[in-house]
Amino acid sequence: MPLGQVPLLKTDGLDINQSNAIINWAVRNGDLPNLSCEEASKSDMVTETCREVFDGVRLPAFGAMMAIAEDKKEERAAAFRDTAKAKLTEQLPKIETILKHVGAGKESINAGKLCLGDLYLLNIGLLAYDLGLCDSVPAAAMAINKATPHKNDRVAAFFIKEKDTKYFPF
Ligand SMILES: N[C@@H](CCC(=O)N[C@@H](CS)C(=O)NCC(=O)O)C(=O)O
Repeated sequence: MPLGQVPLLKTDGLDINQSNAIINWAVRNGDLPNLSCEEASKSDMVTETCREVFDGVRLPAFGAMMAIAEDKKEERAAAFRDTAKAKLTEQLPKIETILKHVGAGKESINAGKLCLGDLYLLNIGLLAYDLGLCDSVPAAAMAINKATPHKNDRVAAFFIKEKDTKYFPF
């Protein structure tokens, strides 16, 4: 592991570190439709907003957990979850704002074309589900999340394969 960190993706001839480098590899090797420049910028805006929301949750939540002694597992988990819930509630309105700004459709950001931004919305939806905050997910994001698995076989397969996997395992 080049940086001693996970995640690490082993590909033919290259071990890839850094989450965003792994995501870029997956997009280049995947089957998402080609986007126009404008469509790609709309996807980028949603993607970056979702990353910001996710960082706004995970960084303080891990911080709160790390402040508690390692042997106090239950206290650590509670600190993580309580902080993550409070931060996600604070952050979620940003998603509504950016979806309005890009004029997102009812089933995807760009009409008829699945994009990385749609998949990032799914990530936020799964995070909210894990934290019991589905009701706080903006309706526009919820509608896209419902439609996305029907647009791509691998996304649909992911939901079947990972249905019992916890987003955060504590
Ligand atoms: N920028 C990296 C951060 C990865 C990261 O922070 N990984 C943590 C686990 S979530 C890790 O491996 N920490 C161990 C360490 O840094 O020694 C990415 O996005 O992949």
